[in-house]
Amino acid sequence: MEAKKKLSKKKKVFGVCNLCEAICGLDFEVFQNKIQTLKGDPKDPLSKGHLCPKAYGLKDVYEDPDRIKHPMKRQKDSWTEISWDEALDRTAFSLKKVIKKYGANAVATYRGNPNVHNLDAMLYGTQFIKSIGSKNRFSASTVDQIPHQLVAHFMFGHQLMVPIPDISRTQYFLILGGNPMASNGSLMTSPDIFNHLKRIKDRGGKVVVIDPRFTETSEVSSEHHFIKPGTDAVLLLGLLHLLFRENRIKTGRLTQFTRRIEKIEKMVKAYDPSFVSEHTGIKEESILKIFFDFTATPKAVCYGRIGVSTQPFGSLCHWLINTFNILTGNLDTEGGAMFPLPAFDVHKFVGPGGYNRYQSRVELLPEVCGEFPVATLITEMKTMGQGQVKALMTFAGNPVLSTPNGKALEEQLKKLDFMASVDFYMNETTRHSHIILPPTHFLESPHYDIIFNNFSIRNTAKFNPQILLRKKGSLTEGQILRGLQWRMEKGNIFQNIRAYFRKKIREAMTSQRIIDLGLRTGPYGTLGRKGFKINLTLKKLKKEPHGLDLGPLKPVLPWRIYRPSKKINIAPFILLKDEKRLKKYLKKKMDGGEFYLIGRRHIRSNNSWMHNSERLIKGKDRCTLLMNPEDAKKRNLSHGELVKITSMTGSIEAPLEVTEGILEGVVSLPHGYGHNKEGVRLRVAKKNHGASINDLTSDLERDEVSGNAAFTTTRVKVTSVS
Ligand SMILES: Nc1nc2c(c(=O)[nH]1)N[C@H]1C(S)=C(S)[C@@H](COP(=O)(O)OP(=O)(O)OC[C@H]3O[C@@H](n4cnc5c(=O)[nH]c(N)nc54)[C@H](O)[C@@H]3O)O[C@H]1N2
Ligand SMILES: Nc1nc2c(c(=O)[nH]1)N[C@H]1C(S)=C(S)[C@@H](COP(=O)(O)OP(=O)(O)OC[C@H]3O[C@@H](n4cnc5c(=O)[nH]c(N)nc54)[C@H](O)[C@@H]3O)O[C@H]1N2
Ligand code: SF4
Ligand SMILES: [Mo]
Repeated sequence: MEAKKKLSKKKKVFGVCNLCEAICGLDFEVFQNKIQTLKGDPKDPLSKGHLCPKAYGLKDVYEDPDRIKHPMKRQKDSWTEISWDEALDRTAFSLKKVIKKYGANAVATYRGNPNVHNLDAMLYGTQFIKSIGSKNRFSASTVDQIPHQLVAHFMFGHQLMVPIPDISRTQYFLILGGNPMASNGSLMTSPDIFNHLKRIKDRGGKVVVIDPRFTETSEVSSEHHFIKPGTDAVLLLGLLHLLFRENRIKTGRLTQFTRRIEKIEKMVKAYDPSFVSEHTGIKEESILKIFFDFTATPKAVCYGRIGVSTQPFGSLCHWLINTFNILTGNLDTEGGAMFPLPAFDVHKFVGPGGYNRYQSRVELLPEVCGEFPVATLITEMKTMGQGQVKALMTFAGNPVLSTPNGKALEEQLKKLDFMASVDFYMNETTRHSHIILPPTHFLESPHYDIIFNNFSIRNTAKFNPQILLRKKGSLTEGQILRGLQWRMEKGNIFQNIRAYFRKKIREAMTSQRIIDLGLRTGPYGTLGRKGFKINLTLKKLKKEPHGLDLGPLKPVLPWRIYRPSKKINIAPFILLKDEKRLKKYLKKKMDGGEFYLIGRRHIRSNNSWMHNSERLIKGKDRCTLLMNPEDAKKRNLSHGELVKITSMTGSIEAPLEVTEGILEGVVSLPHGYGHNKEGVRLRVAKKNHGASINDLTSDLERDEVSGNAAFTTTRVKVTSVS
């Protein structure tokens, strides 16, 4: 009755888009439980009305006939719908069976990117995974931002103390390996990046891009410099070298709590501009110009993103970026790299992270912030012995397309005793599951973003109600995860009693109660910090449907340093040592192909899972290989022709796009394609299938410190197909 009443009225609701890190505020008009219109919300204090074409993807996914709404069971190649009870029971039973037979580590888990965009998944996923008791935890973090986290852990004592560029006030924005005009900004929640960049230039500042490709961001920047892939650490060491040589060190307020600066001076001695130029391909005069411009600007910031994370020296790069910001007086200061102070303090919720507390079974790789690099999952699956991975659960992920050597991973998936996926699409990965557990859509649950407020260029808070009513018989992500955890914890009579109480507590701790508790105990709550405290509660926040503005970023050091000494460790031993590995690496001649293969993103795409939206995928083929005209000419290849791309791992085909916008010796292909596999139920995506770049990348190429996949130094050969 109540539901019917709600349906008969047109309603206006404010929410957010969770598809990327920008968390844009949205203004929905809903009628009969359908989205009638969707607009940017001009009153959202962060996004101020901005949205990108992908926002409509939310609606498209909701209405997509391919979206799975009932749990499914696979027997050989045929799928049948089953009840929720059966799906949850079978999943827990099968996991327990594997654990009993082989031990808990035989169950691996993989959490994909949308987990961090989903409140329920954040609140209940980690707990469920803990209940499995396996050390074989993997996620998309180790094909992405784990170097940022590890460096934050080493330097500031907490994995989430990641400095964010204060682009609203900076005068010099140096971007390495990020293309926010396509990605909408990453580890920099900054909706409407175009206008942010424009304002930097309008106020006389500069935006400088370092990238092997002339990107969409380069187009709107003040300067672009091509760099040879994988050599950013050399450039950064060169900039630090100049800092000491030119006597431009300026640590200001940070001097009192920054340790071991002398170690840096020693390390950077060899990196003079001519050495740096030789290895990076950037002209000496350009290196000097970047250095002098940056250091002459009072508010400057260096920022690096995925192009520098997914390299053999990803951790080294992010450490050097932080170090450069510190030593130029640009850390924790207006216009530099700053730390957001979120209302729900996710630092308390997630924990400080750690390193090498235990090692992976086969390769003995160090644990990084509670997980192992996903690049070693194939090895853990195929290597026999005690602890071999025999079962896998994926949560909102598609590792077959998104992790290195996806094809080999897929072969291993076929051999598993059991696999289950919490996902609403039958994609290249989930089609191998025995059970698919599809949660409700994002718009069918209330939301508070506990992750991206920690990476935001402005402190804001927003709670949004459930936008659409749930269908009878559907389960939310939280209900699925709690249902599984309860079943995992059950056993004998004593375990049952314990599990029952734990279940009751989890049920009582609804997501809203957790958020309320977090807000009350956070920096703006009743127990909050002087200068920030406004006695914030969820009730108060709900009175602000557009969100609450908590102001620009403010300095938070040294009190936000989590290290016992309360000092920044500017020279972590492991990273100092890694510079020596870099020196050796530079002497090595790379083999395996004549091109470096790098990735790219497009504004209308989102990793592997938004290709089933007709409105987003339409237009010209985007899964093309970019190549410089000089390279094409040398090989007699022409624009538009189908080419074969071969690496040590495998080979795929893609149409060639010849463009001046890419450095000679480098080719680029987007990731997340390759949908033409049997059993994939993505009708639109299959028509525009493309090929998977991760059939070329190697699971053995990694950043040695963090284990992050080193995509950007994949070497390939390109030949004509005809
Ligand atoms: N070569 C190369 N590879 C890359 C990258 C690269 O730059 N180059 N980038 C890497 C990066 S940064 C990332 S983050 C990874 C992404 O890798 P993954 O996270 O493994 O893959 P996605 O494509 O994001 O897949 C997301 C899945 O989650 C499901 N999903 C969406 N929303 C929800 C939800 O609310 N709940 C549940 N349960 N499921 C949901 C979708 O249906 C889809 O199947 O790819 C990485 N792979
Ligand atoms: N439209 C869209 N938005 C997205 C996503 C998406 O798939 N589509 N994915 C989301 C996710 S999961 C993430 S993690 C973020 C990523 O956000 P960004 O880091 O901004 O992602 P990219 O656009 O891939 O930019 C990486 C850049 O690094 C460059 N690069 C490659 N190798 C090197 C190198 O060796 N050195 C340097 N200096 N540059 C290099 C590439 O040419 C590219 O321009 O985007 C998020 N937003
Ligand atoms: S930039 Fe686009 S995809 Fe990202 S949150 Fe905003 S509307 Fe969504
Ligand atoms: Mo990512």
